[in-house]
Amino acid sequence: MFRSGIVAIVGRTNVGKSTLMNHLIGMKIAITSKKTQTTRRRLQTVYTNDRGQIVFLDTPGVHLARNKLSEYMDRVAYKSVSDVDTVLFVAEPVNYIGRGEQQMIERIREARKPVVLAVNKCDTAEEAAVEQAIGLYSGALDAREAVAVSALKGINIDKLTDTLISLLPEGPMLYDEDTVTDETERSIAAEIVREKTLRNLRDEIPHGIAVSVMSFKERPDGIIDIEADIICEKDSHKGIIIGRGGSMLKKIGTESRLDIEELLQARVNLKLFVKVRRDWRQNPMILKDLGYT
Ligand SMILES: Nc1nc2c(ncn2[C@@H]2O[C@H](COP(=O)(O)OP(=O)(O)OP(=O)(O)O)[C@@H](O)[C@H]2O)c(=O)[nH]1
Ligand SMILES: [Mg+2]
Repeated sequence: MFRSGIVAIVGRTNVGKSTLMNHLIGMKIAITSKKTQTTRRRLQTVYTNDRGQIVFLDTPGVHLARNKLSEYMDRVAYKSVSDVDTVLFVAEPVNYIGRGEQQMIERIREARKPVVLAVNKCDTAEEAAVEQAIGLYSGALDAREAVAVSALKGINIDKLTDTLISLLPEGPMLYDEDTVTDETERSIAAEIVREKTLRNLRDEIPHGIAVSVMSFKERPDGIIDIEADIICEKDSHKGIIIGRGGSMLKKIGTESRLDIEELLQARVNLKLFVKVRRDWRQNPMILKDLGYT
């Protein structure tokens, strides 16, 4: 019997949803970082084996929204719950449920979707703490199944895949078996550059950054030329992103290029430009241009 369906991955920001999704599908599509609010848009990927096909929707982690961009992110997360067959709720081994999580849990219960709980980062906690978190969240969510996992160490990923497939309805493949994502190479490239800014820059600066690929062209010899704008909120941020003698921008550029080359399996010539768009996170027009609508 072949099963197929859509699974939304939801939970608090920074619990490891995107890292987990990348490990479930076996490929790095979603960007990840130690900072909160890394994922901004809903991102779809597909996993297929001989028993079933799972369409994953990675979502922005729920948090307390403070601007129009983060309001949009919370909306995406809440809304995705009603569009799917099963919800994969990701939590950490902690002994309390946060306020944003509580709201999300209520939304999931209203939508009456089957829930699988994954307590991630089990490599960081004692077994007793993991068990306690499973009890706490399973109860609140009325979860059908619960699995302790570590996305980073690859623990129990196969078990989680099997559990998710077993809860999906019987049905045909929704996508070709070799489909991995519907994201374009262009948008993944932009996200990779944003990931490198998140990982290299401190404090509030990376939260105020967006990346837009302005040009993406392949030469006859296969080299790909990419030009991208790094958009930030203030002149002072621009200076920090460029760094002394251009050193920071160079570092971001090199790290990005290596990842994009890996993704595209081609040589890449990447040019980055830093632009200031004052308070863009509050500007509906700019948000729309960047696809955050
Ligand atoms: N120790 C440990 N760290 C992990 C694990 N999974 C993810 N992380 C780390 O947790 C941090 C957040 O991971 P993300 O995947 O970006 O988290 P997220 O839930 O997608 O975050 P948002 O997109 O902001 O909602 C990163 O630094 C990951 O490397 C894990 O199993 N163990
Ligand atoms: Mg994420």
